[in-house]
Amino acid sequence: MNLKDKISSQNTQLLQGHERKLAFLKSEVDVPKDLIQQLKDFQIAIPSWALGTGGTRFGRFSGGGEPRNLEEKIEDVGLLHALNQSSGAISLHIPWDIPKDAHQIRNLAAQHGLAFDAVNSNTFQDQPGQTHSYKFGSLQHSNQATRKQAIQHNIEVIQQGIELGSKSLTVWLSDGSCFPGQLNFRKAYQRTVESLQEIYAALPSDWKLFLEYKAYEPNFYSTTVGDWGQSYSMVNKLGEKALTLVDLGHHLPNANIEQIVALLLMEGKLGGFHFNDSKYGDDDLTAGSIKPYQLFLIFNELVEGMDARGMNHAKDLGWMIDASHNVKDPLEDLLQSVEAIQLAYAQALMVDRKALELARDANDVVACQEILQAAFRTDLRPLVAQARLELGGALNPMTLYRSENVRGELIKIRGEKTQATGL
Ligand code: LRH
Ligand code: MN
Repeated sequence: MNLKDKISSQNTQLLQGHERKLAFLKSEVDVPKDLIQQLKDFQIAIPSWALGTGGTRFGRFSGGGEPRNLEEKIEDVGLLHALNQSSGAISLHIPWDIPKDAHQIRNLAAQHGLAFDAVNSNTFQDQPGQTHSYKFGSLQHSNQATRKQAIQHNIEVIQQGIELGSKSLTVWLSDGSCFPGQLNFRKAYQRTVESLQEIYAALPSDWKLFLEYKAYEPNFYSTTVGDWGQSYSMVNKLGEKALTLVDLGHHLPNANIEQIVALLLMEGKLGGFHFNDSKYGDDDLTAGSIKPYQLFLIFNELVEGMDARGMNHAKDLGWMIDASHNVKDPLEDLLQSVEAIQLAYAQALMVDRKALELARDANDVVACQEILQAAFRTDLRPLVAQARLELGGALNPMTLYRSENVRGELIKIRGEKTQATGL
């Protein structure tokens, strides 16, 4: 039986229970008429570098059956998308996943209903035979030849993205310093902007450049694009195609990310997201696994801010996951992340915005919290499942993934010891 048949046979078994839960929900709350369609349109890109087991400097414990090449990575994302009908794009990292034949790769992805989201450059590692090292940075580097090399790499990544039908480049720079005195902050900033201007000039007219900020790691004293303010000031200097990318794990403890999102959106400088979760640093854990309320509050600002600007929720921002799986099956981890993101979006769509604005204008602080938490505390999983069902996905992707022993089958085909490229 092929996967499509297995999905419909599971749905047949679960349909009655699902319809009972959906009917109960609809008897309890008013579900906006467009909500299911908005969930169906909302596709989240899967990172090509997160289909294998991640690790830390202390160790890496492979789970087996990992994709051995880009073709198998596309198959794995295709499987996720078949199950949840919400993972309709893949985001490649170059050179970890250089397509040997872009045309063939593009066709293979299309067969799985997948598009190519942002392509990611990499000037945080030295490649074999590389002339100039990025040990002390790339676009900020004091040596002009090193900067030139990094600029050229980004321009090559844009070329590869064009062949795949991608429309955006994500630039994350590990550039910074590890000790006081090591770096002239002003010169590093100016060299980075000048380098980015050369990359920006190579962008096709319908492309975007996402500049991703990060507080620390691998540099532990300063990071040249270290927070939203530094990224925002740079993308403003670059031009309208340059936008800031928010990776949820890239903030200092207790940062108010939903406020950052609201302001970047208001300024028209929010480009997209790398969804994940964290308790301490850039832990790259499953989205919604540690701070699901924060994820909801971020989507609450997104829905309000995008509607205020008349933006298309599904198309006008980059929705991407960026995670690393140290102890979970990568595909199960990604299924959980997509579910958590869809749920946070559904909760944000359920917020009674009129009542909330009235309560805010009246400074009725208690009512404001009651209105928000009414949406957060309502179990909206039947709505997310209904969206999947209407698109031909599984009512319960995780139980089907397990009941079909997908990982076991992948290990039979690919072996125990295969290691995917990436983090
Ligand atoms: C840096 C980062 C960036 C990627 C890398 C894989 O921490 O979030 O987005 O290039 O992870
Ligand atoms: Mn990231």
